[in-house]
Amino acid sequence: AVNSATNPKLDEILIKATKEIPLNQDELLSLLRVSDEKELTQVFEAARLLRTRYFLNKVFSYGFVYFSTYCRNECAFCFYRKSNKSLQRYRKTDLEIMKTAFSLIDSGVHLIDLTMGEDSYFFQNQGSGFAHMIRTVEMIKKSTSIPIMLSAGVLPEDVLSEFKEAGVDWYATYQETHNPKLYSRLRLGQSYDERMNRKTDAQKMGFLLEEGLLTGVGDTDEDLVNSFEEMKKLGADQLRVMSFIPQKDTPMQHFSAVPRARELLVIAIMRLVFPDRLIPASLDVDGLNGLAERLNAGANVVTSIIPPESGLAGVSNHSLDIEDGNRTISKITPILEKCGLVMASRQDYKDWILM
Ligand code: SAM
Ligand code: MD0
Ligand code: SF4
Repeated sequence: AVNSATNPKLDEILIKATKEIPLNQDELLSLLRVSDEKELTQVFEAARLLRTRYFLNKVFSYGFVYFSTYCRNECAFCFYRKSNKSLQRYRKTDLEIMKTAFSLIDSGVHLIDLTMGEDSYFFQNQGSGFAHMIRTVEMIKKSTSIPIMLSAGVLPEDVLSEFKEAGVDWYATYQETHNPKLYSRLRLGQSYDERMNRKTDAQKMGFLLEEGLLTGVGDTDEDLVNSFEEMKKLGADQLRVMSFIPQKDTPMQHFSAVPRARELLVIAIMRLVFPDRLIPASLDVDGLNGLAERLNAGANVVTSIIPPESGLAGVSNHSLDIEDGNRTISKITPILEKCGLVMASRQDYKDWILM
């Protein structure tokens, strides 16, 4: 429970944040309650000031390879949940994965994010199905030295450590919320603790971690403040928030939507709380049209870059802006410019990773 006897003035909170003095729960709650247009502008300005302090005007970009859309899980919010029969699923071959990765690398991305549903094909026999995927990753790494992220769900520990050996840098598994009760209504039948603990296991193996939140799924302001604390405890290197996009033929299809402004505000508050961390602006929520507002809120990584004609899907928006080539570096660059930003160099990104 949060004691909210006082509601300190926004100016004071933002000055405190820009001095990098940790904000208390009351202050974070009052930030989450900001709705006045002028006050929002102030919050975004403070977020950008902190971003500039650590990253200057440089933005990173991540290529997204959703290589299997099969999944053994039943997340209530996800289009790819096991029992959804209204989609054509695919599993890309190693060669297809490699080709897509190379074309993304050629286009200039800083990292390749290899993502899948929890595809039983790979998880069979204690994860022995991953063997050829691990060699593929090793190939990509050896020939390009590109930073790699793995977003393949809760992996067996030995599989995770083989991926580390093969050259994977990042492990991404989003908790969505750090309220275990809400979690159990979102990630149906999945252990909260196992998902959380696998992140710390991965960290001990030397992985960088990405943690993520879904907003608009019944999360309260208190839940979000709690998540910021848990993310701080975890020591995640990259933190994201995405708005829930209702999916046809899933349990949350008719869940009432929350204004997009909430995601933007959470991005900005994350920047105030974690000034030196990576915070994505995902093209997967509102496509190219939603990029500038997320960058203006303080994000510094563009994620979900997908080559057209690759036959690959997004997650929350499986087709938006993909085939028309709008999720590409060449479409993003002019938007960065309008926001006063530039694409960082590969070396900038590697320097950040090694910091
Ligand atoms: N299957 C792996 C997992 O769940 O960890 C990795 C891929 S999963 C599809 C990646 C993330 O997409 C989820 O953690 C969730 O945050 C996000 N996501 C899934 N469905 C979504 C939706 N309908 N709206 C917004 N985000 C969604
Ligand atoms: C994205 N669609 O970056 C991707 C996905 C998984 N690590 C990332 C949610 O928005
Ligand atoms: Fe599967 Fe991931 Fe979707 Fe959950 S979020 S159903 S684990 S693909």
